[in-house]
Amino acid sequence: MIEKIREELKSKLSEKRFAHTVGVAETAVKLAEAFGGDTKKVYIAGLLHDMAKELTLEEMNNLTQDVEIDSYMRTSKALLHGAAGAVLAKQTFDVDDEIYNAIFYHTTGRENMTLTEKIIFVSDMAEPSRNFKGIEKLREIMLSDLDDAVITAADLTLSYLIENRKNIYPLTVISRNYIIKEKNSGNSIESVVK
Ligand code: DGI
Ligand code: FE
Ligand code: FE
Repeated sequence: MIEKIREELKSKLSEKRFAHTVGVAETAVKLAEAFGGDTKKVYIAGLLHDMAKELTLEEMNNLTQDVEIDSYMRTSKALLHGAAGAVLAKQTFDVDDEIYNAIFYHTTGRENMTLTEKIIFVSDMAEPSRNFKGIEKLREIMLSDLDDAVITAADLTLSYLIENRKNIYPLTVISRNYIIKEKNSGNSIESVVK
């Protein structure tokens, strides 16, 4: 399965994006080990999360035609590639719902994310080939406090969107608000590594 996925991605993605997806998959395994997640599952989700990223907007819309998606998301490749990737991963490799959702929501997050979803959301930002202001803090905290890392990753995305005067998709805000509430209510995920 993993070899087939790697072959498929090599043919679909630029070298740079392929390296990014391997970085996400490997970072996700480290997080799964730290927080008691399913290492095999997050590795696959990490590899596949951007599999639709280099398609055209039209191809993304065709893939997701049977999924309920609002008209704003349908105009944005930055937002739609998650949903399109989830559908494509299901079509091509019959991934389960957990992997499907981790791919679907990797850009925006959502309320009540599963452990696998949080791991992919954070790994996407923190993998070794990414480089931007504030990333060291994210890499420092992610192995000890996953929810803090999710909030930090969401903050980095929102700061980038504001600095560049980009439209903020409501779910991006909703998911950040939710995780802050979740963390403050004491339901946060703690590291299983002592
Ligand atoms: O696909 P990646 O580059 O690995 O990363 P990603 O899927 O997290 O994000 C893709 C792009 O989407 C990135 O440039 C930030 C952007 N993005 C994230 N949230 C929003 C957004 N763009 C808009 N317009 N609105 C959002 O809420
Ligand atoms: Fe992405
Ligand atoms: Fe990515």
